[in-house]
Amino acid sequence: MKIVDAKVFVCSPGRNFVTLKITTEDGITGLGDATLNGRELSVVSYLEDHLIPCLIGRDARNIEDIWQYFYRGAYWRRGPVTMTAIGAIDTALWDIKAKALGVPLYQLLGGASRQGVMVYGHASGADLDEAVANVRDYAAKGYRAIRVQSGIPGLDSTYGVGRGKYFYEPADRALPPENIWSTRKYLNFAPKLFEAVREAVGEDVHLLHDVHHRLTPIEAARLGRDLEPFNLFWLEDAVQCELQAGFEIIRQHTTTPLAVGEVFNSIYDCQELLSKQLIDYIRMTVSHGGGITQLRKIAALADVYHVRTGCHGATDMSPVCIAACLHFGMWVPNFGVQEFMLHSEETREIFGAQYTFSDGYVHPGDSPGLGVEFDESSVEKHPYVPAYLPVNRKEDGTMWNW
Ligand code: GCO
Ligand code: MG
Repeated sequence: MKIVDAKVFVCSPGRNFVTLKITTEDGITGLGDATLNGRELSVVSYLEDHLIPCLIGRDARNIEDIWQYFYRGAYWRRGPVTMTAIGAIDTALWDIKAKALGVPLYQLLGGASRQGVMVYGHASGADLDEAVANVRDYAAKGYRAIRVQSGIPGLDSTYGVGRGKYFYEPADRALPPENIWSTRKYLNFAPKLFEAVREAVGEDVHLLHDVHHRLTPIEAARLGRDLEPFNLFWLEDAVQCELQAGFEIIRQHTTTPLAVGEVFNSIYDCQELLSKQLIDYIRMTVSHGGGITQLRKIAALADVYHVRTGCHGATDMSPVCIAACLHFGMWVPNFGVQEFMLHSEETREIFGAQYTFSDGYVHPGDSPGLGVEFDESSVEKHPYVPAYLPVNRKEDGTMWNW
């Protein structure tokens, strides 16, 4: 089953997506998501200039060998650009194999371990009252798990607060917008937010929160402790995560479960966090985590240490990645939760994904492969638009983590 063609499509139906399509000599096609928010064209070049010329002519059935060929064979390993490109090829090859066998991908991975994949939606508000109202709204829609973010009194803009009710798209300008941050204002406000949310929706709904890398370990320890009465499902990216040993400090002080990993791309990025039991959920996703081939190894390692999955699934992952995560989530034994946001209607039309939401769970559908049909003809109508994520400064102007 020789690979005869591989094409990269960049399209921007409201935001940029990079999509890889691989075709075999039998005419079977597979899709991979190669979108890296704000750095899209570097992955396009990595694929077109370096990987695709070495991919043509290989046997599409040998997924593991092709993964090893590109990972070990490059000499230069790891990094988001490299691993997103490898992840896109890997996902497309799993799509092809499942289509060739006539089964949905989750069947190939090991079959269904559950009836559907529990997802969490994003409720946010410009202030506490609006955030609480949106949490109620998500609960009424049937979500069993809800991420809560809110504007912070005294700060003009904050991570996680969308303009519309269901969309959050921070990468929207040709030059990075600048946000201002105050740890003091945030730490004083966050417990009040969750107190109000718990009061509004009760104990049954899982509540999640994303700190987006902004605290130091001891500050994160304080926040985790202050939030304990509100019983969070997870506290995400409480600190920047390069220093894995830093999590030991957080762990010593709080029982609030910790989630980390959306910016990781290698198993070695989380090896210490897993093996020392410093986190509870691993957030690596299919597209940035080197594809299904690497993610299943990471999940197996995580399982040994009681860590569950919680794949990143914001709208900068295309429906191709989301579909791959959902198939993965149907199967993976140590599943935790899947992030789930609505893509724009235009995006949904272009990608024609078959997954469906019902009662807080999403099912990937039973079409062979990933269950995504990409409409190439619409690409020209939506050319690439440069768009960058914001940067963050403290109130005195010092650069900080966004
Ligand atoms: C999340 C993430 C996103 C990221 C975005 C960056 O938890 O969904 O933190 O909001 O900021 O995906 O590209
Ligand atoms: Mg996050």
